This record gives sequence, structure tokens and C-alpha cells, in this order.
Amino acid sequence: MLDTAMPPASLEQSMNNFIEAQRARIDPILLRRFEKQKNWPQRLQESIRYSMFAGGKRLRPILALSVVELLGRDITRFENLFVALECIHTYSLIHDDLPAMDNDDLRRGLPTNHKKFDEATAILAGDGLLTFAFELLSEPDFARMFQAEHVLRCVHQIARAAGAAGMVGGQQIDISSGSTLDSEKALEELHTLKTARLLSISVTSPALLAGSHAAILGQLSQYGDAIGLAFQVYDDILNVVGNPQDMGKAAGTDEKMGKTTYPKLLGLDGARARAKDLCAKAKSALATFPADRRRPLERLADFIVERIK
Ligand code: GRG
Repeated sequence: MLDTAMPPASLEQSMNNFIEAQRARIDPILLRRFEKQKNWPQRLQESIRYSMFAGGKRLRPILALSVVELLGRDITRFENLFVALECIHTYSLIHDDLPAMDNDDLRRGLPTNHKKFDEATAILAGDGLLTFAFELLSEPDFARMFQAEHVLRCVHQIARAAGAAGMVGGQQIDISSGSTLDSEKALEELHTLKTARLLSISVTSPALLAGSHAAILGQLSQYGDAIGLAFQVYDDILNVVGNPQDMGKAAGTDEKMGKTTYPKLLGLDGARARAKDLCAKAKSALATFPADRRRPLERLADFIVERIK
């Protein structure tokens, strides 16, 4: 029989408390940064703020913040990086919801950006956020806190993760071949690009900025790639077993659209096992770091495969 049970309430509660506590550290940083932007046209500003502050989990900046602390660095120096990662993520969601892409009406329980505003404004809000991310990463007051070659390497890697060889490319593959993928390998290639690259760069970018050794970057990259894919495997599972109220969007949409998903290829139990394997692989990549420092990243790996939204 298929195991459709969600995690026990107490475990779920402690996970949510942890994420909420981390989110409470990120949100003021985002708010402060967006309060500064006074010179954007009013409607564009409203549209951008609407999606930036619509209740996302802040997973990407939380991952980056946890890596900064793993490395024993001062988080205040990395604030522009946290904001930039969330801007790129939010842009991708606004554009993904557009009629030309997924044509979704709801995101995080609220009308999607183009429903609340209009299509042109939503396109521009996405464009504005993507560009703003790179403005933040190249801002002189931020960049001068790190070695120039480290900043350049970090910006280059973020651009690659977000662009046509990464998330944008993955979206193209998804649009062109969503229901014709017939192997786990093909599905993995798609989701590595579309979902995992941005999550993985959220993990490695603080270390790139900090100029960490190749061995540390290698460990973080293994962790980031594994949680990135685990996130998508679990996203597919949530689309089958999740509660629309918790998720803030409809469930069962993948099946309705005939999409190839992990539960479809592996069965629900098989997909759960794959997500757990990836989570274990991610955690084992961090085994040589001190236990107290790696703990938040271990909890994030668990959260990714046990969340309810
Ligand atoms: C349009 C360039 C472009 C890319 C779109 C990210 C993406 C590619 C599409 C989003 C559709 C989707 C459901 C992808 C699966 C994984 C994913 C990114 C889910 C949403 O991320 P969360 O759960 O979002 O971190 P919140 O709402 O918490 O911020």
C-alpha cells in the first residue's frame, strides 16, 4: 500500500519553528533593502514588493546564511548575497506563473503577480528583480568587503546557475518535453537545471565569496546538489499528497497536465525513498565539519524532505 502519511505533528512543528526562526533573521534584511529603493516607478515597485513579501519560505537565503555561519563568517557582510538569491528566485516564480508558461492564478495562497497587476507589469517585475540581483552583487560597498577575484567568481557562478545553462535552460526543457521524459535520468537532468542549480549555488556562493578551499567547496557542492534534487523530488510528492491550503496552491496539477514526475516514475514510496537517500547523501557530505556548525544545514536537509509546503 502507498504510504501517503505526512510527518508526525511534533516533528513537523519543530521543523516549522526552526524555519520560522531562520526566516525571522532573513526577512528584516530583505525589508531594509527594499525600503531603500525609492527611485523605482510606483507600480513596478508595488508589483515587485507584492511578490517579494508574499510569504515565501526564504529557503535560498536561509541556506546561504547557514553556510556563512558554518564557515564562521560575519553574516552582516553577506546581506546583499542573501537578498540577491531571493530576488532571482522570486523573479523565476513570477515568470513561471505567467500565461505563456504555467498560467497559474495562485501562488502562496495569493493571486499570482500578473493576476494582481497585469502581464506586462509582471514581466517587468521579474526582469527588474533579476537585474537587481546583479546590481546588489556588484555594489561597491558590498564587493569591497571581499577579494575582487572571489566576487567575480561568485557572480559568474550565480549567473551560470540562473541562466540558459541552468534554471532558464531547465525551464525550456520542462516546457518542451514535460510529459515525454521517460526515464529517471532525463527527469534528473531537467530538475538539476530547473530547481537544483539555484539551491546549490545558494549553498556554494558564500564559500566562493569567502574564498574557501576547493575541498570545502566540493563538500558544499555535493550537499547543495543533493538537497537541490531532493527538493524537487519532494515537490513532486507534495503535488500528489500535499494539502492545497498548506501549499497555497492546487494539488494534483502535475497529473492533470500529464507531467512526468518522480512519483509517476518511481511510485510514491520509491519517490520518498529517493528523497530520503538524497537527504542522507547531503548530510554525509558535511560529516567533517564540527557537529554544532553543520546542524542547521542538516536540519534544512530534513526540512526539505518533510515540509508541508
Ligand atoms: C521562469 C526562468 C524561469 C524559471 C522558472 C523555478 C522555476 C523555474 C519554476 C517554478 C515552478 C516550480 C514549482 C518549480 C519547482 C521548485 C520550486 C522552485 C518551487 C518553489 O520554491 P519554494 O518552495 O518557494 O522555495 P517559496 O514560495 O517558499 O518561495
